[in-house]
Amino acid sequence: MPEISSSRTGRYDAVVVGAGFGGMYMLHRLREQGLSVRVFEAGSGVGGTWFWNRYPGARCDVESVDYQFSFSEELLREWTWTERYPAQAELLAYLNHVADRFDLRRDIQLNTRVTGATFDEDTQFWQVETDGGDRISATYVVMATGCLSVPRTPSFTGLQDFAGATYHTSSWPHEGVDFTGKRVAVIGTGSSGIQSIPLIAEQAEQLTVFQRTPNHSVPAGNHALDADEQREGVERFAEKRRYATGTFTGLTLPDTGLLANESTPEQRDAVYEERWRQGGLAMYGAFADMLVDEKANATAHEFFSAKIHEKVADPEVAEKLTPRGYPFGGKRICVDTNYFETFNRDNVTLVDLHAEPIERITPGGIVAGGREHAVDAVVFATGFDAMTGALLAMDIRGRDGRALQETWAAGPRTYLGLAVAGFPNMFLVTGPGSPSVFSNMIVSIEQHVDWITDAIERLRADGVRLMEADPKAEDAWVAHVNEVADSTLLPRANSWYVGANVTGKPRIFMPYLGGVGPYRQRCDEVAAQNYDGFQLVG
Ligand code: NA7
Repeated sequence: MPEISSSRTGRYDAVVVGAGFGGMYMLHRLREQGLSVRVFEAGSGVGGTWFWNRYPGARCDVESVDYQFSFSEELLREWTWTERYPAQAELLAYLNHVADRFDLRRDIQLNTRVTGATFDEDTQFWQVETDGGDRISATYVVMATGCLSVPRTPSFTGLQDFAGATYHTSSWPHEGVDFTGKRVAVIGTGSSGIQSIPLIAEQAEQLTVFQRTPNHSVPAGNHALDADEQREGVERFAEKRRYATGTFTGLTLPDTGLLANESTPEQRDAVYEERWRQGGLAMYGAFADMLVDEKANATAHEFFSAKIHEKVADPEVAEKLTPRGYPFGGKRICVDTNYFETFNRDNVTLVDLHAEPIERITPGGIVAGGREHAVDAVVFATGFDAMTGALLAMDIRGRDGRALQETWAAGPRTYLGLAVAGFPNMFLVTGPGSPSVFSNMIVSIEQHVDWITDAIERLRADGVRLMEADPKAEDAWVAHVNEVADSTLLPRANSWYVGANVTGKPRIFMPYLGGVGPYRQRCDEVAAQNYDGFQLVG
């Protein structure tokens, strides 16, 4: 067992960056293997995404029964979910319970941001540095830094002169915000905007929503779980999770397997209606050709357009809220409670930024299309530097001192989304090139963490010092990821999947669209073939 030190300097078998779902499970698994592990977490608590995103209405768009760990039967049985879709506070409570239940906290250093990690060719250790002055060396480094963890606030002219309060949905004050009697602006209508807008509208005196791109959103149909549902959630969990690991998205709702193009308009409507009634992400499984064929995709658009016009009283507002000009599914569909209905309220105004772009922010409001909207507070629901943001925020250097920032200058390149050529013994949890955000994250996180744990166990058993992606295998994987993405309509949207929301970010479709089931199979085959595509140096 290597020397263990509790702070500042020392040598560990593994450093894990991040203490969300991924980092905590990684710690648990590696510790089970007898490794010494240090986890660094920038937040003042564990929970990752669910620690930071505390805005009103913050809720997971995957059902609670599916969005939980599967590795412990005891954990499953002792935790009770109260709602169909878990609210942020409940998820954070669950993750804190996990931290206590598995005694994880003693190896997690909070309030500490990793600033850099350098592979030392001579010693073959990683040197990890933090903003707290820690200098730790480790054999393995695992980046469990999250896919949506670096918030983006656009640089609007005049923002620094705004006299009121500003908030970002992903770094919401822990004590909450009271908007009573206030005129509030929300900029952004992705998932965070769509979830928070109905609740802010109920509290604020006036709410002005600044929308650049309308989104597809399906009612959640959220409700409190009754005792039978809770019992069934536990009893059927193993069977459902087994099923989920083989599906396209890692979710449990079966795909219909039907083709929109081969269905009559009546059959299509019936399927869409049924999926709409089921609520949430079930919509993705409506038709197999929806995400790959323009004509089929257009039928989903038509369905949403009709629903929005049904819900929103003013046809002009309904039209502005209707997504156009990009494929359905090209931006992650949202799951809401009363979103479209909120625009029927007298105290809510919608500003369509395509017709009236934001010109500047003044001390008292926002000027868009030549009109000033007076506001006391601005909420930025403007999203994240997704998937690569957190990795590239650190100065990660592999062989020959080569920086990851340089290696990925033209976009992220990985082997299986798990490893990067030139960066030995560094592993990514749900990295670009894996299903990640296009899947049930918990299913994908557990698969990655288990795969990484098995790999490390094997390296140690065989006395192999370094594991490194082969550049040729990486090239082939990148080509495959791109080919699969290009066989769908998804890359056509200006989404965060392709980095379009960050100026200057290379346009690459980052999640792997081959499906959670086939992807897992591929990873298992690679492992079974003595880590095919990896160089193992003894
Ligand atoms: P998203 O989905 O990236 O949404 C961000 C929103 O902010 C989106 O509507 C953007 O419009 C808008 N935005 C971004 N920059 C600007 C500027 N400069 N001006 C006006 N509007 C802007 O982030 P969320 O936090 O809502 O959700 C992220 C994920 O978390 C979500 O997909 C779920 O998986 C959970 P755009 O579409 O870029 O035109």
